[in-house]
Amino acid sequence: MKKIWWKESVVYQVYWRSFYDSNGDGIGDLQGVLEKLDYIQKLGVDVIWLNPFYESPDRDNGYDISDYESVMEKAGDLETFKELLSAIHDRGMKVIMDLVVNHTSDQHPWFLESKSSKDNPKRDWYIWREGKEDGPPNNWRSYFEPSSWTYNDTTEDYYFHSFAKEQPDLNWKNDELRKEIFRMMRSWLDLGIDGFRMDVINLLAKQDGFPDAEDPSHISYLADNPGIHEYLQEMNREVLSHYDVMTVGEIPFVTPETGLLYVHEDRNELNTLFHFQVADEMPVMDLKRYKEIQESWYKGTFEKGWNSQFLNNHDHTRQVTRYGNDGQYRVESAKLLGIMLHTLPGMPYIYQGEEIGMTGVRFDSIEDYNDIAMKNKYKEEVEKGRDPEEVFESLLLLSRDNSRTPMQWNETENAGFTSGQPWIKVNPNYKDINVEKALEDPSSVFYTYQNLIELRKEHPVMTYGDYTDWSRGKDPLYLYTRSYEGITWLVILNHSDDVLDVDIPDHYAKESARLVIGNYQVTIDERGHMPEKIRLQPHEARVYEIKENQVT
Ligand code: ISL
Ligand code: CA
Repeated sequence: MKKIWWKESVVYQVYWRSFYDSNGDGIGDLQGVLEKLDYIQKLGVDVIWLNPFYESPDRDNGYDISDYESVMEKAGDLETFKELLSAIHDRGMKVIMDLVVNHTSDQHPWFLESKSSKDNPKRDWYIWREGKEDGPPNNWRSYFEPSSWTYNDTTEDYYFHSFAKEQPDLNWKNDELRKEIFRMMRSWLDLGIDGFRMDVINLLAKQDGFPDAEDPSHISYLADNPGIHEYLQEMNREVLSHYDVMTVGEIPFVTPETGLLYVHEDRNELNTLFHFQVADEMPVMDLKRYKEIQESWYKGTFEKGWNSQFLNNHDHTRQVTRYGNDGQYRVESAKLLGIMLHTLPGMPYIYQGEEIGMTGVRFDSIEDYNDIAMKNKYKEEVEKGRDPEEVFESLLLLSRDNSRTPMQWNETENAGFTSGQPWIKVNPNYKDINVEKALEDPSSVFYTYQNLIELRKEHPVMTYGDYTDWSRGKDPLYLYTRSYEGITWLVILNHSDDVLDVDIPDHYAKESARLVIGNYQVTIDERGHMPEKIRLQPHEARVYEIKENQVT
C-alpha cells in the first residue's frame, strides 16, 4: 500500500458562515477563520476543508455558485482568502476547497445566457428537454424538489436540476464546459490550495434519454451513470495529475465495489471518498449494521483505495445527538465516538464543534430554520394536506440546520460567535458547551480529540493498521483490533447507557498491554497485563496497545 501525506491526515471542516463573525454582520467569514487559526492549530489537525465561499445568491448556503472566480461578499474577498491560505500554510497545515461543478446557481451568467434562447452559444452548457403531455420530461424528483425539471417560459422547455430549481445542472457532455471547469480548477490550484472536496461528484453523468424511473422516490438514478469515470479520468489527466493535491469525492449511493472505482490508486480518478451508507441507512445508531458497513468498506477499499471516517458534517445532524447520547452521557459519548472514528481505518473528518461535543438543536418553528432542503420538504408535505405540526416534528432530527448553528466560543451573548444578530439562532446550551470551557477543562472532549490527533502522528498503526472486528453479534459491544508492524491496538467500545462486562479475546488476554486512551479514569493492573474480563461503564471506550512480539 502506498504511503502518502493525505492518508496520514486529519481533516477539520470549517463551515465558515457559522464559525466566527469578524465584522458584526451576524455571518461568519474568512477573516473570522483567520482570527481563530490558533484554536484550530491547537487541536492539531493537518488539513482544513472550507465549505464554498464563491460568489453565490446563497439559496443553498453557497452550493449555488454564480461566479467560480470571485468570493461572495458575506465571506470576504479574494485578498482575505489569500491571507488565510498563507496563514494556514505558515502554520504547517493545508487547505482544501469545496468544488461544486455538478450545478451552478440559476443566477450564473452562463445559465442566464443558456435560458435566454435555444441558439445561445451557452445553451448546451445546461440540460434542456421538451416536456411530455403538458408535464416535465420524466417522473424524476430531485434532492430538494418534487420534480427535477423546471419550465422556462422563454424557450418553452424544461431544464434539469438534481437539487433545487435554483441549482441547474451543468451538461458535462459539452466539451467547452468541461474545458472551462478545468481552467477554473487550475486557477485555484495555482493559488496554492492543497486540493478539493468534490460535491456530489458522481452525479456529473446523467442517464441517457432520461427514462421514467420505476420508483422516482429512490433518487439513485441521479448518480453513477455511464460516462462518470471518463469525466473523472479526464479531470485527473487535464488538472489533478499536475499538482500534489488531495481529492475527496462526496459520492452518495455507492457500495464498496462501486466506490472503489472512484478511488482505486491505479484508476487515476480521485484519492478518497465520503460514502453515505451510514447516514442514508440509519437515522440513529444501528451498531450491527454499522459494523457490517465498516467491515465491507475496509475489505473493499483499504488496500487499493482510501475511505473517510465521519458521522456528521454540515448536512448531517451532530453525531453525539444522532448516534450517541447527548444527555446524561454527552461527554463520554462524544469522546467514544471520537475515539471510534479516529481508530477505524480511513481519514477522520472533524466537523467544527464536534471536538467540544456540540449537539443538535430544536427550534420552536419552521421560521427559525434556514435549510432549503428542510423548508422545501416542509412545503411539499404540507401542500399534500399533512398536518404542519406533524410534518415539522418529522423533519427535526435530520434537519441540516442541526449542525449549522454557530460555533460556541464562550458563554457571552451569541456564544461569542457574533456581536451582531446571528444569521441562525445559537444553540441555547452554549453556556455549558463552549470552547473556552473546554480549553479550561483537562478532561474535556477537546483534549481527547487533541490526544487522538497527536497519537496518529506517532503511531502508524492508526493509519496503516489492518482491521479485525472481534465483536460480531455482541452489540452493544464494538471490539476491534488494528495491527501493523508488530503492534496491535485493541479498541473496546460500549455503545450503551448500561454497564457492560466484556470478555477479552483469548488471543490477547493476559498479554502485556498498556492503556493508550480512554474516556473514564481507568487503572490497568500493575503488571501491565491485559485482563481476561473488563467492566465498561456506560459509553466507555478504551484503547489498549499490545506489542505482538510478546504475544505467545
Ligand atoms: O443526501 C445526502 C447523502 O446521500 C446528503 O449528504 C447531501 O444532501 C448530498 O450528499 C449532497 O450534498 C452536497 O450537495 C448539495 C448541498 O446542499 C450539500 O450541502 C452538499 O454537501 C447540493 O450542492
Ligand atoms: Ca461577518
